[in-house]
Amino acid sequence: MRMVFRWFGKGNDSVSLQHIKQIPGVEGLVWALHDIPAGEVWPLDRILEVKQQANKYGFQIDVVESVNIHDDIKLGLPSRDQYIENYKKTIQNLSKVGVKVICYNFMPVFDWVRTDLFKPLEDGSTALFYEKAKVVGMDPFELVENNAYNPEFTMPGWEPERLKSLKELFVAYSNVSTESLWDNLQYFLEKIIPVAEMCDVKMAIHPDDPPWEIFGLPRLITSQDNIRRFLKLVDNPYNGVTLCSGSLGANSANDIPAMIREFADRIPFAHIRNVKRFANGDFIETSHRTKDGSVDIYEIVKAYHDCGFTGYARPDHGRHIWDEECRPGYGLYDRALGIMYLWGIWDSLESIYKEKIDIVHSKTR
Ligand code: DNO
Ligand code: MN
Repeated sequence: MRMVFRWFGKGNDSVSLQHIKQIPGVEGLVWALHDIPAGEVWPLDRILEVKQQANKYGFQIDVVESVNIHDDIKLGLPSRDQYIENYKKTIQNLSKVGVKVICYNFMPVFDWVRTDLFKPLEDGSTALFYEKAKVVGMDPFELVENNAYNPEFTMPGWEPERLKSLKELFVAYSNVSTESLWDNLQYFLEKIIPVAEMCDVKMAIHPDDPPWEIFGLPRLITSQDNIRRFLKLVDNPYNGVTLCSGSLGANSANDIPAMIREFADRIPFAHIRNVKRFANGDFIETSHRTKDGSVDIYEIVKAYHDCGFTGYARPDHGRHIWDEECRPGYGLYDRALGIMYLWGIWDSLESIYKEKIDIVHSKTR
């Protein structure tokens, strides 16, 4: 397991590279050029700039999250071909600096959705919260208002320019059924994956968050069956998944350790975090500790360990603790605590494994 940490870039993140450097066992940054609109080519000089900033602190930049997909690709419009060509150029440019994994998602209109970005908890911390009843009765425009947090930072998936055309987007998607969204995803993959393979860059789709339909928009990457279907669209090791335990874990029907065991060789990137589900369909993001949420983080790490996972992993989101002022879900402290919990489990599994090997060896001697 190769630990990495999401960083939103100079001037776009409350967390400094110096501070990330002080978290044990973090070897690289998960990064993106957040100011480049979806569909445009990422220029090599801008990519090199990030590489230099990272290298100064000894970090690699092997994992990018996300190179976003232009809506015309998801909508299957004729203009998609130009955007796909641009996407290929971005893959090529990223491969020039040694990028190995590109995370992206195929969610129509919205990236992740929550109803409350800083829900107060009893202990004085706050966390990302999803209230089902609120979303059911909500107008998507109201949701945008709720997420119109700190204009100082670009919120991935919530770029103000995109949201200005929200009405038009909803009208356009009204013609896109779940099956045609699958077709549009396949069309995209068939064009992209050969380029990714040539460049030795693994494409890793992020599950939909939450993993069910919202506002009548179709959702694809929501369950074990759908991930299996996804991987078969283009059955190639360069077509993989960012297995996000928090996104998938919002649905109790999802058995994440089983997914890890089935798809192990197609998971180049793991997002590990916990959520607590409530009977009414609400969920809140918690600390990583298994006891604090509904997702068994121990079983997840164990499944990765059993499969000999050598891919990249990050703690994904955290709560906002110790009065930290930060982007929603992306403070320093709780994510650093999460990393230590993950390492704690991983390191003890390693020593148990080594002890077992030693016993086998001593018996065969
Ligand atoms: C949620 C987060 C997402 C993710 C993007 C990937 O679990 O990891 O914001 O970054 O959806 O494209
Ligand atoms: Mn995630």
